[in-house]
Amino acid sequence: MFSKILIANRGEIACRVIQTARCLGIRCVAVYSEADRNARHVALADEAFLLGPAPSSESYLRGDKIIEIALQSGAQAIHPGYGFLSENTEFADACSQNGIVFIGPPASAIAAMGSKSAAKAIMEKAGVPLVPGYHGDDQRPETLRAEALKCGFPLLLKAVAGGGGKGMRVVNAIDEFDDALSAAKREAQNAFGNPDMLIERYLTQPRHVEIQVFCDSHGNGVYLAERDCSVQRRHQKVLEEAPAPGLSTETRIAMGEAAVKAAQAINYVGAGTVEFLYDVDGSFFFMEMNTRLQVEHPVTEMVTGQDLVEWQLRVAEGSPLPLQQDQIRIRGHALEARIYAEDPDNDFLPATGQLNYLRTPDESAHVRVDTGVVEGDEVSVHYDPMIAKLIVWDENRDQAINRMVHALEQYRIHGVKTNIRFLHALADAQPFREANLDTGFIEKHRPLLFPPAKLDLHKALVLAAGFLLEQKRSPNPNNEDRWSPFAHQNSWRLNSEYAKPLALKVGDQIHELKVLEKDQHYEIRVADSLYTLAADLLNDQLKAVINGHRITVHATQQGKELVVFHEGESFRCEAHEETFGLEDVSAAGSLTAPMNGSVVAIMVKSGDTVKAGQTLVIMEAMKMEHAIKAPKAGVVDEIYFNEGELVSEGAELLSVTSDEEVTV
Ligand code: MV4
Repeated sequence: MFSKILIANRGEIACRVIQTARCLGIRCVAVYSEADRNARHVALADEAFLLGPAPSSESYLRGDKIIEIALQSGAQAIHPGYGFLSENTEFADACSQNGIVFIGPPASAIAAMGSKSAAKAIMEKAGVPLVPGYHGDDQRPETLRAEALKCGFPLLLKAVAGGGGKGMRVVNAIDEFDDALSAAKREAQNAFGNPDMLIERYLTQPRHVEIQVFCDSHGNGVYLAERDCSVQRRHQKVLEEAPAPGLSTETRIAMGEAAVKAAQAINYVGAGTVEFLYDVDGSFFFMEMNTRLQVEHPVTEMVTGQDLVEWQLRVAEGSPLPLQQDQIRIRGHALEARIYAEDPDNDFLPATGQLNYLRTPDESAHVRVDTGVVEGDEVSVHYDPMIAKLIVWDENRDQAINRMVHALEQYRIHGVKTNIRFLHALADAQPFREANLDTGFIEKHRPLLFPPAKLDLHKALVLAAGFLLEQKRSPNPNNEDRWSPFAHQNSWRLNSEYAKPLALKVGDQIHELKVLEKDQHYEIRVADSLYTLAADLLNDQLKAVINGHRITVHATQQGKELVVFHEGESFRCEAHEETFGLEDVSAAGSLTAPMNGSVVAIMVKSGDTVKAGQTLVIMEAMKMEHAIKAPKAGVVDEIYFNEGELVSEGAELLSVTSDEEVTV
């Protein structure tokens, strides 16, 4: 086995590869861009080398530099992950030329799948089912037109050089054909520098079902079941699962055997995926082959119990496949959701920013999180906006969906917009539970996937208030934002007779709340409704009983902003300055020491009735005297310092109970 490998990638897949290498006792060399100096994959590796500036073209795509680093560091093999250099034939060749093992297929196998028409020709010869159509070299318009008539309508024009859905055009009838052909050719020429087209019968409701294959360098090949990746958005996978719901054992075997034939037709070695269109009648057709380990490989790992990165390393080093076909079993059901930094409410535009608050679900035999980021990391414009993959497993699909829904509720992010809520709606949607899948799923069920907030505004405000109030009672020792109005320990106790106003801003709207503190609960008035709230805060977890309904939410305060998380939703508001500023702690009336200094004089004694603005204590700091005045009328409870004592900034000097009544 290798003793040292280089991982030519970043993010979650680099971390994923390092994890398995570690388990096998293999040392890891990471590479990184200037934007990734503090990235998780760099920290996890045994050593790491800087490649260059943030743009991929100057860093993760610099194959020459990467090979140089591999040679210099003594790495015997390079794992390319996915994307970047993973399907680059020149890079695979350059590795071999330098005596470095490329952990992936031979360059010739990558090249064979580069052209759709060439790939189809190979697959046809190998006996792999193809969508009926034309994939010949004769590209004369009259030939294509004649082939279109033979094929029938609707048909699909696909760019021979295309991929990922680019350069495709549906043609519904022959009279549309000529215009569609010239438009598609123009598009393909612009996008790929190759105008060639192939023609296929258009399947209107196909599913994307792909087979995981593995081949070793001794001519053995196996399939490790299939994944259903039908839930996509603009050719980006969103949710993947294994096995494919409703696929019969016979189809699984037929598809698996076809996939292995496909791989062996191109002398494949390593991990590969053969994608099929799976039609409503149960027939399936070769679509393309991906010559890399794919993003969604974990669902296969969860149902087979195999570590596919370990398989890759063993096969790359020349060992035979760890298992034979009849030793590969599938158990239970796995789902993967891709958590992206994007804004579902703004056409899923990629989002950037800092992951100020990041909480992941607890990992277990049922829940796995593959990620390359930690709290505080930046999601930049330079790379793929995927934050993590959330993978769940259970004995059957229905239970796996429940696991996914719950795990998504535990995934909490603030600082960057994410698709978590969208994923939650998706996984929980009835048509998804019923496995009514096809590649048009998201478009078809759009209204279900953007549901209105479950938490109503008033309840959310009450919970936000509960969080603020509880946080003030027992300030989180980790909360170092001493200047935040919420962090203040203030001596004004809310007593049972008096209500305290609290203003929370949601968007541009300011909501006035009135809070009455009772013995074991609060009474909070919002507009015309009165809520009874009992709340118990432990770190960021608030256990609340709101009008008798016990729920758990989480909350975090980021600067002025307060975020309440509930069942995959997040509610954001801002404590309106004046509330805490004026009511609580104004600079003039603070009962805490404004700075390090000494107590010069105490002007009151406990039990004294004081008026608003009355001087209570005089402090001296930096040779200047500061009067600490009562912010409103009340009674002095207790004085915590004696004259002459030193006090540190923020220390509570005395407590005063207000008798200024504010009616609820
Ligand atoms: C198709 C098809 C229907 N009929 N081919 C899209 C990506 C490209 N690799 C192949 N694609 C499709 N080819 C025929 N003959 C529908 C799609 C398709 C699709 C396939 C898989 C996953 C998502 C998809 C979304 C839209 C269209």
